[in-house]
Amino acid sequence: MCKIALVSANTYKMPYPVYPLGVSYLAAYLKKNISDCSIEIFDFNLNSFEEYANFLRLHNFDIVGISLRNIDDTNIFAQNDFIIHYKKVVSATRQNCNAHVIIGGSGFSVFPEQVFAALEPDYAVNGEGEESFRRLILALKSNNIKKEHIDSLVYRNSNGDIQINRRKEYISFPTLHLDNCLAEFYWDKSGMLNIQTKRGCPYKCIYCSYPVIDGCSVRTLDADTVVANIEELYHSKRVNYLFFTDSIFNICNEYNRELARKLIASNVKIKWGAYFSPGNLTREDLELYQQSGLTHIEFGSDSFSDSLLEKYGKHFRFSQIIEQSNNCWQLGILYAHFLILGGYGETEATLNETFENTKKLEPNSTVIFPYVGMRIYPRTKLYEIALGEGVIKDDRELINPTYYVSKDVDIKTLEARTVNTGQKWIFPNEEPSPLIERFRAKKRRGPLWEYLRF
Ligand code: B12
Repeated sequence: MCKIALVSANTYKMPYPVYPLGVSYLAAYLKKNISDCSIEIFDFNLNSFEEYANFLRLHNFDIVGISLRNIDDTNIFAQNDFIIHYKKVVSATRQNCNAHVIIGGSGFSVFPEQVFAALEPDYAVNGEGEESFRRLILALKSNNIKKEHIDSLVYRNSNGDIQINRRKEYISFPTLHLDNCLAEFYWDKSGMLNIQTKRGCPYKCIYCSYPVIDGCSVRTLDADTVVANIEELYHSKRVNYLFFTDSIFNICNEYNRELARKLIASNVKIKWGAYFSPGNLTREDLELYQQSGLTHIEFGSDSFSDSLLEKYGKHFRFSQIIEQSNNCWQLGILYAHFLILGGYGETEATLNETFENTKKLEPNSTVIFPYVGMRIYPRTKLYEIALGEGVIKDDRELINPTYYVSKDVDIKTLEARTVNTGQKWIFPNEEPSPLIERFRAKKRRGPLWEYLRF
């Protein structure tokens, strides 16, 4: 019998606590594919360090897998960084049991070398976790570990250097089963649960780490299994609002149509939201998705200036942003735009264009969330640019929040300039709205930013 603990180390609760989905995918896959193993889950959003110590001492685990979702808050004004907390989690693990300590997660996979060096686990997995973690567990269990043979394994080699194995393949059938107790907590606190429909992102936005985490080849998850998971959530836990956590939902549109049709046929009445791109989308598709429950869209628009969209490496232009905004408005689908102000190539002229173009959207129709500056991630084009311009020296310090801010704009004046644009802008430094808190307390479901529009 192999005793495994899966630990979600995340304690960040903005914009709401997020169900640790990666942990659930891992738990379901390991249960299905390792005979004779037991799995316990621990979540730092629900429990304290004292409870963690008791949990470890009680179970005498062979393996503790720690999931690191966020490294920082990507908020240039606050710059919260979570590495100190993760160090405490690893050291509490070492103090209270003799298990092998393995780390992974999306945050870890953005900075695998840097986080490995900061936390010194025994091993780690870069990116998709299921199969690599399974192989690692079996190797550790049989005391016969051939490190080079495990895809995406991260470890110190015989010279003491950090080694990251290449990934040769991805799994075909991820399995999911949400943990009952966690699902209840997050459904209550967040008004939403989450599920994936695909992995990977084919786009090449200059700053983005999504292809680094999930790969650029897109793998759709079996539509019947996704619908079966949703039916289970709906019937056994009465969960009827979901966020599809795909990097971008509207890629592989054939698949999306199939999924939407199956959702409609399934008779579960769920509402759902997702990240969308304003490109590669038709009104007919939006209508179909709406019939299947689509209620809100978070558009990764980035800018309302065409020349800047080109610099950011985006595959769509403002005409598509306005077209999809109008479609959503007419169909009654709630939508928000996420922008990056002051990133690579931003000038006073492109900023003015963004503020002027905002006025072309239907008044009071949307909420705009501007990030300020671009968080610099290793293995991206922005990283090369920042290195070339001398903004950074190398990638070692990047786990400390590091931003690229265009020298041609003054970020202090941004907020004031949004005042007469006809839409509600919410900057990252704004306090959480009491309005949202009130609606959450009344158990309203969904992201709830729609209440901030007026
Ligand atoms: C969807 C999403 C959101 C949604 C979540 C909605 C919801 N209801 O779920 C929203 C918009 C709310 C959101 C918010 C935030 N997000 Co976000 N989000 C994502 C996104 C796109 C997907 C995350 C996800 O669910 N993946 C699906 C699950 C199944 O995959 P996974 O968790 O990665 O797990 C797999 C592997 O990592 C691995 N694994 C996981 N754990 C472990 C453990 C072990 C031991 C092993 C071996 C393997 C392993 O195996 C799993 C299965 O294959 C990622 C980017 C990405 N493409 O990953 C960013 C991402 C996680 N977010 C990020 C950030 C920063 C945030 C915010 C802090 C931003 C903000 N300022 O608001 C908040 C924090 C929210 C919170 N309370 O924690 C960053 C984290 C990196 C960083 N800089 O720290 C990411 C990576 C994006 C980026 N910029 O690169 N986010």
